[in-house]
Parts: sequence; structure tokens; C-alpha cells
Amino acid sequence: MTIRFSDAHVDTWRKEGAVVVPEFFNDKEIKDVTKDFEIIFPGRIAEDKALNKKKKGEFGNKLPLQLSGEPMGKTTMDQFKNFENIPFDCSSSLNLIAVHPSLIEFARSALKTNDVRLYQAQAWAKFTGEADFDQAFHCDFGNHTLTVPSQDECLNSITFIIYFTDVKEEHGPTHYVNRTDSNGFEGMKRFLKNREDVDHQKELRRFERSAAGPAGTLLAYGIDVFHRGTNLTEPGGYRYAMTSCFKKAGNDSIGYTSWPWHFTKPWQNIFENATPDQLNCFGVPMPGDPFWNEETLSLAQLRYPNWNMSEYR
Ligand SMILES: O=C(O)CCC(=O)C(=O)O
Ligand SMILES: [Fe+2]
Repeated sequence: MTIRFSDAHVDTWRKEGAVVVPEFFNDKEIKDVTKDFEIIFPGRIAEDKALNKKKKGEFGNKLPLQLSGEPMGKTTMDQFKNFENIPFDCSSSLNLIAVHPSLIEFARSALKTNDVRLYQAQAWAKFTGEADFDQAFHCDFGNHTLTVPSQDECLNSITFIIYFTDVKEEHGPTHYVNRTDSNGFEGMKRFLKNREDVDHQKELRRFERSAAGPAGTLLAYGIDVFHRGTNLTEPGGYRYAMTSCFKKAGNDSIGYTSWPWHFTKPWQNIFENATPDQLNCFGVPMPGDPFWNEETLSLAQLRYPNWNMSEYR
């Protein structure tokens, strides 16, 4: 396996909570995944003009918050119109990209364990004019844990956002703030006290970095890191991205997706193409695990008739 990241990337993630790795995925992977995006989000309905709800004052009856003249963005449901959980009705390329061996390796190294679980994986297409994608700075811990982030990053998790199209500023790259910058002004306390603290948002803006990069770029960040989605302004522009979140196995304080809850989805696309290591990320016991005996092997084979179970027997 070719190494796609360095110790320095993992060290930066550990220290700053975020790191961008350009060219993590190669041209063939990008091409195949892009083809799958066109299948699950057909039609590429991008407009010539960006939608700017902030200017139009369309954020309900509450006035949008002013940020040095420019109103502040907001997370809204219409940003998630083309947002889908795995498994997908398409090839194994998109179905398995969230558990690519190099992502698993990155997660293992970051979380300092061999035993990792995938707990979120979504394909997300954004199109110019479909929504105003500008968000305010926020941390993701709100829907990844019921409490607050641990001070030990290994007890939290690692989120990857991967771009499969070229993402320049006009294609809505994720913006983020390094932990050492946001810690300086007690960011987490202020965020918990008031999510819409304009002064806090202004301070975060001073340290804002962009994850913009060519197709294949990976952004890795933590649930305690301030970041925000930005708007797509390129006429006819679009951004294809995949999210992939890992936690240490057995960490019950972190969660988001319960895979069996999505049982009506085409799991055979994953079972028929994944390695035991990849399936283990979804909680499928590894070959040799006491779970596997004659009975469970034959019943599992009935559930997934085309799953090659030779390594489990
Ligand atoms: O799409 C992005 O770039 C980031 C979106 C985000 O941070 C969120 O919706 O929580
Ligand atoms: Fe977020």
C-alpha cells in the first residue's frame, strides 16, 4: 500500500485539530467516484447565479448577524438537499471510498489504535444557486456526542471531508480555524454560551483558513474544531464531497449513524466488495472472531448470497 500521508500530517491534526492533505486520492479513484456521484445525484442542477440569502434577509424573522458589513451565514436544511448515507445504488467506488485502506490507516494513527469504527459516511453534492451554503463557525460535537469534546483527542474522533471535484474559493471550500488560534479566546466556552456570538465569529474570521484544493484533497478535523461551509459562487459550479468519520472501537460516547438502522439500503454493494478490514469498520466481526461459527457463517451467507466469505470460514 502506498503511504498517502505523513507523520507530520497526523501531528498537525493532533496539535491543531485540522490538516489538509492535497492529492490524497488519485485520478482513477476521483474519476470512478465522480461517475458514481453523477448516478446518485443526476442532472447537475447548478444555476448561473449564487444564492445569497443573507443579502436578501431570508433567514426568518431574525435579522442575520452582521459581520463587518457582511451578514453572517447559517446552517440551514436546504444546504443538505443532495446529501445521502452509504450504501448507495452505484458501483463499489463510491461505496467503499469512506473506508479506503489509507483512510483507515490515517484514523488508526490519529486515534492511536488498531481497532477503529466508521460512524458516519455521507455523499454530499452542492450546486451553485441550490442554497446559500455560507455557514457560521461551529464545531461538530453537537451531533457526534451528547456531552462535550474530550481533552484527549483519541477519545473523540476524526472526521474526513474529501473533495472529488476541484475546489477553489468559488466552489465552497470548508474554512477552519486551528485549535491553537481559537483556544486563545476561549472559543468553546463562548460557543456553548451563545452560538451566535458575533464578536466570537469575528475573532474566528481573523484566523480562518481554507481547505480549498484540487479533486482528491482530504481535510481531516476533530469535533472540537471551528469550521464552516462556504457558499458556491462559480456560475454552474458544483462540489462533490464525501464525509467519513472514525472513532475508536468501543467508544460509546461518540455516535451518529447506526448502520443496521439503514437496513433497507443496498448493503450487498459493500459486502460483495469490501475486505474484512473494511467490513470491520462497520462492526462486522473479523475472521477468527468467536462470533463466527458454522451457524452464523451459513446464515450470513444466506443474507448476502454473493459475499465471498472464504476468509471467515
Ligand atoms: O460542507 C462543508 O464544507 C462543511 C459543512 C459543515 O461543516 C456542516 O454542515 O457541519
Ligand atoms: Fe460542520
